Amino acid sequence: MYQHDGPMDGRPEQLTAALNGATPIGWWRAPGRVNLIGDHTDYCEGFVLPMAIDRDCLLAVAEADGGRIRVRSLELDGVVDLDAAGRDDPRTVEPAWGRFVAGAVQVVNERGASLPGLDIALSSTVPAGSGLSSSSALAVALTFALAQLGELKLDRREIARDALDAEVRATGVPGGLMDQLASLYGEADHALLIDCRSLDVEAIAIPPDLAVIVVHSGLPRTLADSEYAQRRADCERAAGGLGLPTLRDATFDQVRDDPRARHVVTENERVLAFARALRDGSINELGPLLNASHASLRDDFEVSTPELDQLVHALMEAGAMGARLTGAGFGGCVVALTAAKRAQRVISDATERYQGVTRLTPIPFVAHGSEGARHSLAP
Ligand code: NG1
Repeated sequence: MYQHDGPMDGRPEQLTAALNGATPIGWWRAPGRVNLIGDHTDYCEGFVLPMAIDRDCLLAVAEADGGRIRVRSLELDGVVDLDAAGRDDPRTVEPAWGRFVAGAVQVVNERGASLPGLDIALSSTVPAGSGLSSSSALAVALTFALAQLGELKLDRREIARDALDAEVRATGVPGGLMDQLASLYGEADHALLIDCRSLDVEAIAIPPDLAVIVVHSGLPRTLADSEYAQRRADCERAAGGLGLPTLRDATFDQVRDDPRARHVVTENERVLAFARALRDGSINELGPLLNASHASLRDDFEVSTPELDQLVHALMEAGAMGARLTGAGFGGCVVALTAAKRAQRVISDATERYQGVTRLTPIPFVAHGSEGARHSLAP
């Protein structure tokens, strides 16, 4: 799943070939996302501001006999072979990437879908393990496809919830809903302000003279799952201690002395300020908000690493307007904003500096806001 040199050409032909001559009855795609600002707020019913990116998971689906769902991937090894009625336990399916398929099959069956046998070929250009939601792109594409093929009438919010459910069944990690909503509601050249309580989504245009740079630190996200669950538990405990359902309702005064909760409350404020500045064209305000978010994730929420800090520093030294770790942290990617005309220069200066200090190989790209998940009859 690790593709960094842009969307693959020839995927439809390769996917059709992987179906062994069967004719696809439909194609589904779901993008990954980069979160511009608002991390570790979604599971506190807070605010997030992700952007669906031009990297996606693409499925070609053909009908098959025998009540089985068979899935092949162009990038991942093994064939996933499951009961279409959802009797497989997502936690034990092999190969392990098939757990997402099993989760989605189970969820739509529980919703009342009756799935035919299917042959599915898939391919993803979302870099795995980097905080760009490769697993959500996979779960959304599968849930969207299976819900439609099982004739469920679900709106996009319901698909997002079911895709999250599928992911949690597959991984056991209690994630929030940001990634799935971003993948479903994406719009070209827009970021999305999402209220994770009401699930309202507002698309906000990214000015064309602004570039969103994403750089993978070269550091895999090793601790992300266990630490993630701990951070989430910290936030739930803090809210409980204040007698609140979630930290969404906490004020700064209430959390002043609790760094974890303080991060959530201040990050929500930064997301809203960032959204306002984007809407008003107050571009100069964006960078400092990104930097403040990184500092809060590093110092209060403690999900950064020395390498991510180095990469943020290198991007700032190279002239970025602002930079921050993005996603759960503990490795993975950093996001930065620059003037579009300076993007390539910032990327080359920052990556050279970072590589010199850390000896890691960073992988940069410029991300473009893209449209959300969709179904089509032809690729
Ligand atoms: P990443 O690690 O970027 O896929 C995770 C969660 C999000 C959110 C961010 C932190 C999953 C699937 N996703 O995203 O819901 O909580 O961390 O903001 O667990």
